[in-house]
Amino acid sequence: MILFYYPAACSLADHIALIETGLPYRHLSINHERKTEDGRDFLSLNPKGYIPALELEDGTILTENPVILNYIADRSGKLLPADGLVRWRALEALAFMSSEIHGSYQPFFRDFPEPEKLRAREKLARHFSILSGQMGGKEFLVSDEMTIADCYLFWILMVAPKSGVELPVNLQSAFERMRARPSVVRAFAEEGLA
Ligand SMILES: N[C@@H](CCC(=O)N[C@@H](CS)C(=O)NCC(=O)O)C(=O)O
Repeated sequence: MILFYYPAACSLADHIALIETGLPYRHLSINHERKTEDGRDFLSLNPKGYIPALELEDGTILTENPVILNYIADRSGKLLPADGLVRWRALEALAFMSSEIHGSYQPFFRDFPEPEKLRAREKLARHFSILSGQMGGKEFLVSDEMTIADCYLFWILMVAPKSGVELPVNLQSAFERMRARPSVVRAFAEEGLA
């Protein structure tokens, strides 16, 4: 499998999940001309132009972060229970973070006008408070076992400072615990991050 990524972008969640599950993978970055590190035209692989994209062994390309994370969990039998409430809570949290929170980061990625940033900050503060309540004193977001939701949560929390919204204490601690995991340390090294 090949993970197409930009350093420090939301593909970091999939990168961490691949390492955590032990599935074999390669990681190839995309440059500003949308060429892959192995010289292919990324838009012809993924016309959406976004990362993450995952190329399977038969050349099939999967896109959309929640789907790629689900695929990694399904292939490995790790990071998502096969049934039970933890599974549904993890998928629910993944959908919430990918649609509501990632979406609310747009004004800070693209330097939108201040009123839009203000609205986004208000929304993010509410959303972080919901995640904080859900996490409570647990080790991970939906359970004491790590799930794919935590891989995505890590990236969401890493980017939060760009918005200027302060993280609740338990989310900040979760971020620091995740940052120290060997999978995260390795993903950072492989993406050339400090
Ligand atoms: N709906 C997509 C969104 C992915 C996305 O927004 N990726 C960003 C990086 S975090 C990207 O590739 N942006 C490049 C661009 O907008 O040209 C998903 O959930 O996978």
